[in-house]
Amino acid sequence: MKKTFLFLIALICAYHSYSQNISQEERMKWWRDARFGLFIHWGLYAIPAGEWKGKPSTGLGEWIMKRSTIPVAEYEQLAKQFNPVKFDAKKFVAIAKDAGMKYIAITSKHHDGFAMFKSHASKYNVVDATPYGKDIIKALADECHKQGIKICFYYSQSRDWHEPNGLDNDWDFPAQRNFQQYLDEKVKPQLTELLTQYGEIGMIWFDTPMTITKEQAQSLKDLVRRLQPRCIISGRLGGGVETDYKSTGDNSIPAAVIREDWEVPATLNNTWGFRKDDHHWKSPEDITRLLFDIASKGGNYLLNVGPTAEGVIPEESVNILSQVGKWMKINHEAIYGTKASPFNPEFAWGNITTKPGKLYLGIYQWPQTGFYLEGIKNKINKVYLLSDPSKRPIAFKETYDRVNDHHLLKINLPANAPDKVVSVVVVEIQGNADAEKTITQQQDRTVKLPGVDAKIYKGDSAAKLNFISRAGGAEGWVDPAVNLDWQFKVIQPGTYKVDIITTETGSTENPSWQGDHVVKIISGNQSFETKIVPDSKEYNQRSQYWKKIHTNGGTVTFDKPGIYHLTLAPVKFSEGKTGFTFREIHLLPAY
Ligand code: FHN
Repeated sequence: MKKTFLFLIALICAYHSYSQNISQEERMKWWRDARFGLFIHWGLYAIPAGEWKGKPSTGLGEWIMKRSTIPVAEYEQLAKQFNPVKFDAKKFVAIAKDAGMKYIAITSKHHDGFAMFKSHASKYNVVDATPYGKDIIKALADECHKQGIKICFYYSQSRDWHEPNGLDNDWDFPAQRNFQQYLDEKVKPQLTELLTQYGEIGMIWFDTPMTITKEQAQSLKDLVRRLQPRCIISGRLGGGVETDYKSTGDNSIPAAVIREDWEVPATLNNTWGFRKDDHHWKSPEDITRLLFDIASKGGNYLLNVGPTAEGVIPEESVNILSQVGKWMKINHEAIYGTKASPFNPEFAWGNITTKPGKLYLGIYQWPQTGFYLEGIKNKINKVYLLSDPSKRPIAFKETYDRVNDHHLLKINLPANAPDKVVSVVVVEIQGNADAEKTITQQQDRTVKLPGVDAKIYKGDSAAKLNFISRAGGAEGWVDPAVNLDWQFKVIQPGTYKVDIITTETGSTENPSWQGDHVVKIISGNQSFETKIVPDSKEYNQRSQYWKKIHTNGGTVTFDKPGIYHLTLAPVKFSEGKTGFTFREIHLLPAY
């Protein structure tokens, strides 16, 4: 009876959906405007909270079943203890809203296979298998609908340690498996439930595709499109099937603007699911700067909390988010509905978001002397502080250097920063932001050359290198014949230090980095080899999740102002798993 009812609902939804023709623009509108969302990793793993039989489990809290090799029969028993009596959907939604977040993505089923919703496809769910007996997903979805925040469901489509036919449990189910059967009997029915029983869903957040084939991934995409054509599909569906946006690696923020839709899922400490021993909290200052930085690079920030087994979001997370929320209350205009900076690389002082007719300069380091913005071509109408309700004009001066075809805007900022974390200066411009396209030397004489902005050469033909990667730098640079080349404008001639920046990657608790690669730097008739080794000098790490490793790569000299090229050509890669995680080169004044 119930099955027939579900089938009928699915049929009605399908009919309704087919009659709507949703464009990609329409589907993505709310997500592009939102910029900031709350990720919630919550499941049975919150009970052991990182410790199994008195021993700390390694790695992420939600990975305890795999990391401590817990048999299904034993792990399942956790369901009998799951009773989150303190769970209050209203509070969860209030925490997100108070932080200025516009969407919530909650784990409806993580890799452990346990559904946080009532499922007819598997009894292993919060309603049928726990003393709590209530549908958590429903409570949260209802509250989100009530409070006008988008509800999204994380769903682990391939990795399922509970199912003999799901992927990745080789301690209980070492034998062959029928993955298609698992998709047909669990994944598709559960996705159908999620897409038909909880109203309008913002997004299905697929994760860890593993060996899913193109056809299998396409069938999941078709299912979502058929049942809810407005529902966004996350970047991790797999099988090479195109989805609605790109997902970077966990906690991996690109070095420069990516001019397509992208999102970074990120943590507040190291773990996603609650671990009682993880106290590696980021500061609210770091998170606020990261939020601004990600928006400036055109991305969305999906920031995680891991509630306890009782259903409480850890106090530390709530405090951090509420500090970010305080900043958002004053500065949200510089985040919601904005587009990326018209310039590609980061600035030493901060970064820029834009809207038609406006630039928002997010200043992290308030200048002691004059403040300059290079290369903005628009006519400027007015400059003021976003935090100033009366928008008192700030003096500025635009100049144009005809010889170097270079625009310079000088702003006479007040002596003190209005906000010690990120002060937002609004620059009203005529029309849409129009910036000089060529990478240009800054007033402080630095030139930034991000990997994403390089021309990629393999011999004479361009090759594909992934810079939106897990590493937050180049991924898969295995061929030393692949070269990167940048063109840039030098305004102030002189000798410059070549600062080669690579990044750590791997797991947050145990990051990895590999050096000893030999690379060649070529600029005009200057050419020399250098080894990738950590520079002893301490650098400002600029509020990132991963440490950046700087290598002093020698010096280059530019005799006169003008357009120059610099090529990075690997000579030999050292052996190892992590590879050459190249991110960017900075040219810094040597004297
Ligand atoms: O394995 C998961 C992990 O547990 C967590 O859910 C993150 C969130 O992006 N995704 C996977 C690893 O990339």
